[in-house]
Amino acid sequence: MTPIITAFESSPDRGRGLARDMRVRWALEEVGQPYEVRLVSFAQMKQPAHLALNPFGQIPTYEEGDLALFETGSIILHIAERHPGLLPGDANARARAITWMFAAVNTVEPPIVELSMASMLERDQPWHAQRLPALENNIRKRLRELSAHLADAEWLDGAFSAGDIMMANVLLRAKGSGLLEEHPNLIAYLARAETRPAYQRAFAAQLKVFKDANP
Ligand code: GTB
Repeated sequence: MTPIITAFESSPDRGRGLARDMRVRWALEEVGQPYEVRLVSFAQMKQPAHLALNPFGQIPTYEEGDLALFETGSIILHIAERHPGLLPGDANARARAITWMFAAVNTVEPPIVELSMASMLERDQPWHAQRLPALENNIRKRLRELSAHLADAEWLDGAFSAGDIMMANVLLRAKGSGLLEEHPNLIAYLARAETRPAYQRAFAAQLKVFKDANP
């Protein structure tokens, strides 16, 4: 059964791969699972049909037969559990890979999202410049810790896993901020992720949505 995901009809990131459908597309590409995409407008995301799939009115969602999921962590875990390649066979290594998925979305992503939201929504506020150093330092702390863990390893815990999909996609949003660039090993980690053929296919697919809408 071909899963169907939802994605922005018109992504505010203009095809930079920052919207969260990118990580789900990437996971599907890694395991070789074909998928379909239903594009939705901001208005459609708040309509009952979409709210039945995701009560928070967000993308991406994932439909497979009578199963409907939301939350990228849950969707990618579902994909990784049903296909070989994204989670190790050894039970402890598998638990650690899942831990990295949670670490990406619960520990590293929040400060990155907070800065990005502040830059988008609060730029004109008189206190924005004063708040910025604190927001940046929150990210610096997490990136410093992540960089120390990664050291000169290729991936977060042995073989490439769903944990790396999550973490690399989270780091993508900090690329170009200058903060990620303080850590050459994280830049190299992200570059390794971005050169994976599955990543490239997923990136091209989401970019095509933007290009088709903006010829
Ligand atoms: N925790 C959820 C998950 O992991 O699935 C978060 C899902 C989420 O934030 N979805 C966003 C959404 O639907 C799109 S990805 N937002 C609309 C809404 O809440 O009404 C977040 C996103 C949006 C835009 C950019 N950008 O322009 O750079 C980057 C990331």
